[in-house]
Amino acid sequence: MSTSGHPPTTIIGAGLVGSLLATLLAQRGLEVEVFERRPDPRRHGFQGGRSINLALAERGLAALRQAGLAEAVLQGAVMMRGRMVHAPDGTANLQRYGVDDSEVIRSVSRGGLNILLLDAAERAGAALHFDAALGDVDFDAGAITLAGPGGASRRHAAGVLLGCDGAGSALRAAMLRRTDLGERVEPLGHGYKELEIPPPPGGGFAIAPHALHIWPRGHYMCIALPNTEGNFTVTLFLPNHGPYPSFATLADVGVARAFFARQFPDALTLMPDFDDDWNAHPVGQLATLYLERWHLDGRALLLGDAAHAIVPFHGQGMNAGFEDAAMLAALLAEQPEDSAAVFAAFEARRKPDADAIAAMSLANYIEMRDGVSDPHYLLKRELAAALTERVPDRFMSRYRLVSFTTLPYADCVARERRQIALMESILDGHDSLESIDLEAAAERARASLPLLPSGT
Ligand code: FAD
Ligand code: 8RB
Repeated sequence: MSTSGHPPTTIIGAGLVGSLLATLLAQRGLEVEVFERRPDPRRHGFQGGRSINLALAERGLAALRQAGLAEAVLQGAVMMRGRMVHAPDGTANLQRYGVDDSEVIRSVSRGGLNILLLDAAERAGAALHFDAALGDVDFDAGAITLAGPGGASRRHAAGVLLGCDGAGSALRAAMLRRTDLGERVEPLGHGYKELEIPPPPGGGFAIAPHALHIWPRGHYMCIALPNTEGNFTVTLFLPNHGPYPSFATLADVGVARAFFARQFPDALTLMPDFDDDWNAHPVGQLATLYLERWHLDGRALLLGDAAHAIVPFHGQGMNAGFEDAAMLAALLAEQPEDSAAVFAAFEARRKPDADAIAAMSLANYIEMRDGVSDPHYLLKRELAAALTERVPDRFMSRYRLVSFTTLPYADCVARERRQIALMESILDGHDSLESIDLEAAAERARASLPLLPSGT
């Protein structure tokens, strides 16, 4: 029980979103208690051990800035200026993400980021409990059941429950036992496997460090993100089933190696531990989670992956979750006594954005694995660059809107739709920009696209 007489706000999960939310709420003077299933990564090392990198973009950075943590996070980050597209013939070509180096995404280590956020949460006054897995919830009594690693479980008085326990959320499961959240899980049908490109023997990076590398191959692809130690986390995305190639047809490491030798020969030569990595790392599954409701009146709310897990292809899962945390913290600090109103407002404001980033993430898989080398796509990119230069206050590519602004995701989708319609109409009957009057095209953009909010 807290000094106020209420039990403290109870956060389930001290992953990326839970630890940032705990920091933001504690900084605003709320009493916060956090329960995390895993042991404390600061004492036992990060589980999994391997370094996994995530792409941090403006939305995530803006939320970290509110917690006063952006500078510290950026210190351990590697800037990525664009996509380095590796063609089957071994040539590589950088497609910039932004107009200049102020528009870059950053590769950060998940383990390092989580530890930094846990330290910040504690500094702000949040109480963290590890080896404490949420089991059941007694919503009427306001009590939760927590289990330790040995399985022994205890009951604990809980306050308002905030579920930051990830895609497999135990709080969501408990809420579902009580009420219908309108849950729908759509598997992508593709899985992923993580591999690694270590630093070359003399140190440095084996491939260009300041880029997100993509090997697009039509129905599948590899990507690689750099980290500060000089290695790259490589991820193969591939259909689970179906005719060659799919994970089903690559069950044997020898077959997998032969597949890489044919499709990604340049990458394979940089992966000395390919066989061990292939055998040791399981195939991960990808799905989109949709819920019609994220809260149980004022008693429990889901956010982050627990509410809206998405496929990874826009690199926005963490960014969206951080944006959730910042929005919720602001709403709760405004109206701490009425969690039901806050949760309803949060859901109403945020649900359309969650649906929008879910859709854009699915669309970006097609673009990454296929579109990045398609001639019509490249022509559209050229036109987009010309319009960006001529009409910067109205035209901004979807990638830039999503990655370098905090314009709500749903507005990004609406703008993208108008821009695509305009560009398709301008390009109709042309196969190069040379035959297009770009000044007239810019005039059409000025006439048909709404002004971007100032500051975007
Ligand atoms: P998580 O980070 O999954 O945290 C959930 C926490 O809850 C965990 O600590 C877990 O141990 C704990 N927990 C689970 N069950 C219980 C329980 N019963 N009781 C108590 N605690 C529990 N996003 C990006 O924006 N950019 C990227 O480049 C990117 N790359 C990714 C790469 C990989 C390999 C993966 C898997 C994801 C990537 N994502 C990326 C997505 C991003 O990781 C997630 O969107 C983000 O971690 C969601 O944060 P979260 O706190 O909601 O969930
Ligand atoms: N989850 C990313 C982008 C967009 C890149 C572009 C894409 C790996 C799992 Cl697949 C992917 C992007 O359009 O050029 N920005 O950041 C991160 C991505 O994958 C991450 C590393 C990932 N996420 C399960 C695996």
